Amino acid sequence: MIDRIDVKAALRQQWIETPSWAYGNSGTRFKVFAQEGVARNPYEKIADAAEVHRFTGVAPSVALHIPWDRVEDYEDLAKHAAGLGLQIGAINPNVFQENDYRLGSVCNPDPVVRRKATAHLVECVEVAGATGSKALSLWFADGTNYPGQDDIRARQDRLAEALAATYATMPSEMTMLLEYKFFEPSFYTMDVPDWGTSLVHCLALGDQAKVLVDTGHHAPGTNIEFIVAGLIRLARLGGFHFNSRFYADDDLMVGAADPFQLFRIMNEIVGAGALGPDSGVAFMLDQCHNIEPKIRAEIRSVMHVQEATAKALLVDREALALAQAAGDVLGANEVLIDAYNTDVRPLLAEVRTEMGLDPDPLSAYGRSGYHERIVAERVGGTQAGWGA
Ligand code: PSV
Ligand code: MN
Repeated sequence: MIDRIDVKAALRQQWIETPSWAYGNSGTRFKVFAQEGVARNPYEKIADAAEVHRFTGVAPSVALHIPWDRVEDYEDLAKHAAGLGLQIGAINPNVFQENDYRLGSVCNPDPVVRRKATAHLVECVEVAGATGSKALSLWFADGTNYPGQDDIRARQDRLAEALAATYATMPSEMTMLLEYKFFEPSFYTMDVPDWGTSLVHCLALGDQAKVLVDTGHHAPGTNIEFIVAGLIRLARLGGFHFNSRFYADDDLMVGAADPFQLFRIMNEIVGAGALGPDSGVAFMLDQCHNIEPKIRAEIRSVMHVQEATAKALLVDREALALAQAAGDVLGANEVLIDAYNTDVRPLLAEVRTEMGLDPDPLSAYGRSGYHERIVAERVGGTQAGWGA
């Protein structure tokens, strides 16, 4: 039997982090279409993230990317966030946008470049300290394009060394998240191409190092929920970068392309009791909105995650266990499909009303006039974007 009160309580406590870079301009290598009213600095990005939280009630933190979000005074930035009801979430170092990193950052054959990259990772541990963040989220563009270009094993050793040096500077309450990506921008080898490589490094580092699963970073057809289940079992699932993909790392809105996959992932999370904010699993969006309005797209994405979660919470786990134990293949599958086919929108509307929110976040945001206000106010200056 599903207890509706428990389901609603779990939905109220859900925590979905949005990324600062979703509020800046972005595009493909062909064109970046600038949008009116786009944030011009980290303060404005945080203000936009606060709107997403204001209308959904479940997005109370925002991830930063350094140096895209570099400021003079990080404590002041955190204060600004707190004033808007937000916390600073994961700090993402950027070691992929400088000429020095042509042959990689922490895996670069040149020790001078490796030292520079490692110093930036350590700087980001300090940024986390100053902003009250508890997570350092690492992604490396490192890899090679041609067979023979560099020594694959030596690059792994260099990676391990840089991670260990960074890990050693982290306070005990900080988590290191190590993200993997199977291709791009390197095409012959990526130095952290898969969950297995990430896990091997995390295991060598210690309990504070965990694997980050970016849903867009897998080959087509990969069973992501299987990876999730395995990492939970080992207490090494650090969190998610949610997005949708059609072909590659297209960073489209989570739940927009394959909502059933998102449900299957959330089903593993709920089944393992890993949903709550104290589970140690961070649920973050990693998206770029190239042609659609950014704040609305983030609100909609948060709602998609909520919908998948609500469906996962509605899985009749007793009936599922009975069907599984009885070897009832179709019966067990039907339990999942029943939950997936439930229209959870009325339930979520009820939850929002109980939280003092408008039951329809997108309409409420539209009526708030925020979009018109930022279009009118944010004139002049340089809009934020990759490299800004
Ligand atoms: C890389 O594709 C990635 O998923 C990493 O998380 C980066 O930090 C992020 O995208 C932003 O570009
Ligand atoms: Mn990512």
